[in-house]
Amino acid sequence: MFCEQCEQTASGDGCHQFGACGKSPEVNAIQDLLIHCLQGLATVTLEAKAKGIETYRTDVFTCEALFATMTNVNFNPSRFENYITRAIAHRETLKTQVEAINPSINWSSITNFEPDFQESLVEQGAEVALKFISQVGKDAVDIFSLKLTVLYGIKGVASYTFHAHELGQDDEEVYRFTHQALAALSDTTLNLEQWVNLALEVGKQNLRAMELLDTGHTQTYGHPVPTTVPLNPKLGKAILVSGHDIRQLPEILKKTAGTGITVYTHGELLPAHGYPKLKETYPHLYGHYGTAWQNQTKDFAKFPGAIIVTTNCLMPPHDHYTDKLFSLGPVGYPHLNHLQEGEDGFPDFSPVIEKALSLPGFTETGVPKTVKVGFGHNAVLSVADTVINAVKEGKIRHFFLVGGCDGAKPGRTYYTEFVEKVPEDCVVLTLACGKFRFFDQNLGEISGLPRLMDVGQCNDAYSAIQIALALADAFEMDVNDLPLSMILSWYEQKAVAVLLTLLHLGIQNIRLGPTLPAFISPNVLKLLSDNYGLQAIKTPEEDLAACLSH
Ligand code: FSO
Ligand code: SF4
Repeated sequence: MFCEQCEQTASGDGCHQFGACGKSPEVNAIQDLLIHCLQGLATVTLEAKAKGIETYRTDVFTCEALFATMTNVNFNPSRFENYITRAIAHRETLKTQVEAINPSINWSSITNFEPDFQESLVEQGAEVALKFISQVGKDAVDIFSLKLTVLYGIKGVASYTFHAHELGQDDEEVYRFTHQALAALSDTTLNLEQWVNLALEVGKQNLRAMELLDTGHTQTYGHPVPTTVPLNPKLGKAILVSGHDIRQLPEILKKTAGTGITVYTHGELLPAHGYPKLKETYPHLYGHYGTAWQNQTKDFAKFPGAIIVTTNCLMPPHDHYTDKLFSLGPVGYPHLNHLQEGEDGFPDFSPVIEKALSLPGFTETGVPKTVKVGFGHNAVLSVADTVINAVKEGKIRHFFLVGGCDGAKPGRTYYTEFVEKVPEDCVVLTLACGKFRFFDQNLGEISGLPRLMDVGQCNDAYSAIQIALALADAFEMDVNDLPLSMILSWYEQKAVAVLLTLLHLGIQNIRLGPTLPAFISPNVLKLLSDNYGLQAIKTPEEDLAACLSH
């Protein structure tokens, strides 16, 4: 087994025996086999696109299958066997269509690859993984590092693209690039510079994918508005919805309306409360429960209702709560209740509702406690004049974007300490699940503006970028000259994609932690630090002092 796609990777150098996330070597090998099949499918899809053949279904399938291989999404070997079968079926259909136009076409070994479903898929996966890992020639270590960067980054892009697609937002260029990046993984002719450029192109396409998702969310549910969200439970039956997939939420709310069930968000679904059309239509979308993904075994065990996980991060569930836990979409775990989507893209939520009604729910309402969400680009830029004046009058000295993923490592207390130490004349913008380290702190206000503003989910890095670009425009300066510092935490492949987006935009001096990605070789790191000033976090005091002297 070899996997080093997330920050939790064993000893910072790759999971070799068993995934620190709970992924078994068997599932890892089958995922590798799926990626191999997707590489072949990508080559055929590009050929089909060149011939003007319709590939939309394959494009969407590829994104979903890539999404399933991300950290903490799917641990179920049979689901991956199904993805492999479908990948081969998509490929053969497209090959037949291409051959009808060009009968003399020569397919390569990867486009002719046939998994043997009678034999061990695990062994076949291990075999193709070994070939992928063996790199030879000039710059082998650094090219391998960049190949992994591209592969992991494209998984992040695929997840956002898949969500955007579900909201009716698609872009052929993003789909085409996804196939190009996958096909490039088996191209042995690319040099170091070409791999660097490909990695930056992943960042560019991810910006577009996040933009599509932003459009999907805001067109469907309205622009987020500052909204107070209760953190204390309310007496009564309850359903908890976790993950990033906002689209499933209205359907759950529709089906639970009038049942007396209260709906809570968990993890990356907290920003859903900021979307006015959801809040106005469904008053039983009540509050938020728990904190970041790594605390779910504790939070899920205590939650007295049914739970739905719509995306990552799912941890291997504990026996004492599996009966009330349901997975959805690309998420899966062996023997876990999976809600199969119907023709309309929504599953039948009645087993979840039945389960919630059979459980005790909250037996009393907790002591009131709240947080505020909904500071997306529209909300922040609607008060742009106030922000600009506060900066001009010296009331706001500096902005910090402190965000990204949370995780279990002790070093992540850095982010809590950092925010606590931010001087009172500075504003903190935050996003993604890293915010749970400090999201309930009351940092007060400057000129009527909250000093802590929650921009949204990890994909709302798009919103943070729009805010930064608009401020740079207003002050007529380069975004790197703004009094703005980015202090990011990463965990999985969406964060890799977001980081590549920031590098593609030329953002300098990003501080990244709690550790740097294991898949970045020393030479690639040097390149990123020389060209972009990318650096590892140090101590909150040192980093704060350095940022404020900027
Ligand atoms: Fe967190 Fe998990 Fe949003 Fe990630 S819940 S770690 S970057 O999936 O996607 O921030
Ligand atoms: Fe290890 Fe992370 Fe890969 Fe899981 S996803 S096997 S923890 S590197």
